[in-house]
Amino acid sequence: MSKQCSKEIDSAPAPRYDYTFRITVVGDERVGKTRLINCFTLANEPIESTMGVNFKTRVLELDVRGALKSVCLFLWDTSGQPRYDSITSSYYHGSSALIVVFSLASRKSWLSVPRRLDEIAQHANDFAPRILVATFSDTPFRAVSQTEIDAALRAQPQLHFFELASQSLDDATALFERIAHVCLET
Ligand SMILES: Nc1nc2c(ncn2[C@@H]2O[C@H](COP(=O)(O)OP(=O)(O)OP(=O)(O)O)[C@@H](O)[C@H]2O)c(=O)[nH]1
Ligand SMILES: [Mg+2]
Repeated sequence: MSKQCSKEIDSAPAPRYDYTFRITVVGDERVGKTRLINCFTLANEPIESTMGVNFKTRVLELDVRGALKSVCLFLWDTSGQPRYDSITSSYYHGSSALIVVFSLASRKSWLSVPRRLDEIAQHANDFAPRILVATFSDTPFRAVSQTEIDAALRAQPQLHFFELASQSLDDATALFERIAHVCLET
């Protein structure tokens, strides 16, 4: 009985998408990586500190040069805990795009952005777009000034930048749709 069930599953046709992109999300602990990914993938789960790496998917229907196409996003949600750094960097190679997240309310998370971008430069494919995401836009306390962010973006014009609240579905959707379009254009 169980064999038959598993056979049926084995023979089920694999879903086909027009495009598949693998997006790795990194950043310090508690900057909102999991909350952002869970929000976008409509995952109704309690938010807990990530151990190692998790992944989630969501399929978007996007207009690509006038035709509707299915775009599957594989989102790798990495832990911000330093003890997982080597596991995290092993996900850089082969990523279609890489997101570095920092919290506008955490100076420490902002100061670790250059190191993370350097690690990405060492391990990721040169063509993979890099996206800097500032979370906690909904909170009044700012540990990072706009002037600093502007200076960093001027120094690295290839970086895409988004400021958002991780729990906002509108923000998360705008971010990942934009990234999907950037990947399609790359
Ligand atoms: N107000 C507000 N809270 C946020 C935001 N992003 C995350 N949080 C909260 O911050 C806490 C940490 O969020 P997580 O998504 O677990 O952070 P993480 O980056 O995945 O952390 P690790 O898995 O430990 O690396 C949770 O309580 C979230 O609800 C945001 O943009 N605004
Ligand atoms: Mg997490």
